[in-house]
Amino acid sequence: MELLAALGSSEGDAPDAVRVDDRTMSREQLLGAAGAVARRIAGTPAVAVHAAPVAETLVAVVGGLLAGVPVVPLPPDSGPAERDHILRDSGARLLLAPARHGRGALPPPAAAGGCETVPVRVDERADAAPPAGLRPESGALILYTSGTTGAPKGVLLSRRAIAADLDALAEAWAWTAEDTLVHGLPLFHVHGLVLGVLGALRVGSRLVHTGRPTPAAYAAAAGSLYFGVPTVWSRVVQDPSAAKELAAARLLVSGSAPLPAPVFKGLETLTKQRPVERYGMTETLITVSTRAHGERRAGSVGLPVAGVSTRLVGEDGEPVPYDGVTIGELQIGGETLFDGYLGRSQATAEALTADGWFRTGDMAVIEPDGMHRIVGRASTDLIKSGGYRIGAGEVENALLAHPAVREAAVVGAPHPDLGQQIVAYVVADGVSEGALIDFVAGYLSVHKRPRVVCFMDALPRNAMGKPQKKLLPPVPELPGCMDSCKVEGR
Ligand code: MCA
Ligand code: AMP
Repeated sequence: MELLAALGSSEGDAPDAVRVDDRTMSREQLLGAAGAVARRIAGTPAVAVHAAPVAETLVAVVGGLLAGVPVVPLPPDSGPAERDHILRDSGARLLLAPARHGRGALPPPAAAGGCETVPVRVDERADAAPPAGLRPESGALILYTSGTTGAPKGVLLSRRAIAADLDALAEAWAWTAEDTLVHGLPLFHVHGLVLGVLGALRVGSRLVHTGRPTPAAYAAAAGSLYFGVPTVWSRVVQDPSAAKELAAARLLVSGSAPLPAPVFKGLETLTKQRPVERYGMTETLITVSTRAHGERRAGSVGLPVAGVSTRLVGEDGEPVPYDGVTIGELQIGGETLFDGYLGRSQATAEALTADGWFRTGDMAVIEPDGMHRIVGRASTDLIKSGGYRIGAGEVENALLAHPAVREAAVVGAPHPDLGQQIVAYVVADGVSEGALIDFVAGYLSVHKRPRVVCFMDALPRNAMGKPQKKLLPPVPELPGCMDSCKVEGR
C-alpha cells in the first residue's frame, strides 16, 4: 500500500517488528490480519474503530486503509454522548473492536450506536489490496476534535496529506528504518496514531507502543526515537533513573502542547540531549519542528517542515514582522492541510482565509532567523490538558445536562503536570464535586472531566447577560476544591 510503504516489504521485518503493550507481530502478520478486516469492510462508507491501546487497533486501522474506507477512531473511554455523536456524525456503519475479552475489548454494553460490531483478530490472514481507483486525495482518517463550542467536529485527512507530513517529519528527524520508535500515546489522535503508528509503518522503523506512556515503560523499551506530550516528559524528568535510560536514544520528540523550559532543561541534564519540539494541529498535521541536525532551542518549535508555509498575521489581517517580539496569529498553508470538517462547510470556510491559509488560533512570534515560538491561544475556550484538546463549551454542555446544574463556565487553569487543568464553575444545588466530575467522565471521555469544581451563587455576567470568564475567581493550586473554591454571591 502506497501510504504505508514499508508494510508490504519483507526487508527489516521481524517477529517483533510491531509491539503493542504485551503483544508482538511481524509486519507481515499485521498486513495479513488487516487484509482479513479489509475484506469484511470493503465498500462501507466509513468504519469506526474502538481505539484502545491494543494490537487489534493497529489491525483495524490498517484494515480500513487497505480497504480504502475512511477510519474513525473512537476514544475507548468515550461516554454515550460522545460516542453517539461521533458514530452518527461520521456516518460509520461498522464498528471494529477486539474479538478478545479483557483489556482493550469493547466494554459492555457494546454501545455501538446502531453500528454493526465487527470483531478484529490479530491471528487471521487474508490478502487484500486497496481497491482500483483509490486516489491519494481519498479520505484516510476522520478524527474528532473539539472546538470552542458545541460537539467535536470530524477532521477529514487525506492519504496524500498524511503521506506528505510523514515524509517531511522523517526528513526533519532523520527518521529511518533503522530506528525503534517508542511511545505509549492514545491511538485516536494525530500524535499517537498518525505519527506514532502510520509513521512507523511508512518509514519501516520498529514500533514499540508501551500501552501507557509511563517513564518506567519508556526506560525499559530501549528505543532510538521517543514521542511524548509535555506531561510525559515532565514525569520522565521526575524519575531520574528512568530518564537516564533514555540517554542512549537518538532523539526525544515533544509535542501537542508547550514544553516548559524547566522540563527541556531537565531532559538535557538527565539524558545529555536536548529534545526536539514540534508543533501541529489535527487540522494541519505537524507543520513546524526543530531538527535532528539543527539547533534545538528551549521554547522554540523551530522551522516549517518541507511542503509547509507559515505566516503571522495581526488583528488587522496584515502581516506582522518576524522580529522575535511582535505577536500574530499563526496561519498555515501547504500539502498537509485537512480537507475540511465533515459536513460543516461553514465551519470549514471560517477556519480558512480567503486565500486558503488555515487560521490556527495560536499566537506566535517568529525570530529573525525563522525560528517559531508559540506564545498562547487566541481563545481561552480551547484547553490543552495533558496534551488533549478540550473545548470549554463541550464540557459546559455536559455539566448542564446534569439535572442539578443551572449554570456552568469551564476554563483551563495552569497546572504543573498537565499544563492546564479543567476547572468548572457551577451554580448547582444538592450535588457534590465528585459526582459532577464522574458525571462528565461518564458522559464524554475521562480526560474531559473537570479536576476542580467551584460552586458559586451566580456566574459573573456582563450587561448582555454573557458569562465573564475573566472575572471568575482564581483557583487555588493543587488539589482543588469545594470549600476553598466556594464563592459567595457575585
Ligand atoms: C485523574 N484521575 C482522577 C481524576 N483525575 N480520578 C478521579 N477524579 C479525577 N478528577 C486519575 C486517573 O483516572 C488516573 O487513574 C490517575 O488519576 C492519573 O490521571 P492523569 O493525571 O490524567 O494521568 P494519566 O491518566 O496518566 O494521563 C496523563 C497522560 C494523558 C498519559 C499524559 O493525558 C495522555 O495520554 N495524553 C496524551 C494526549 C495526546 O495524545 N494528545 C495528542 C493530541 P488510573 O491511573 O487508575 O487510570 S494530537 C495533537 O495535539 C497535535 C496534532 C499534536 O501536536 O500532536
Ligand atoms: P490538537 O488539534 O489536539 O491537535 O491540538 C492542537 C493544538 O495543540 C495547537 O493549536 C496548539 O495550541 C497546541 N500545540 C501543539 N503542539 C504544540 C507545541 N509544541 N507548543 C505549543 N502548543 C502546541
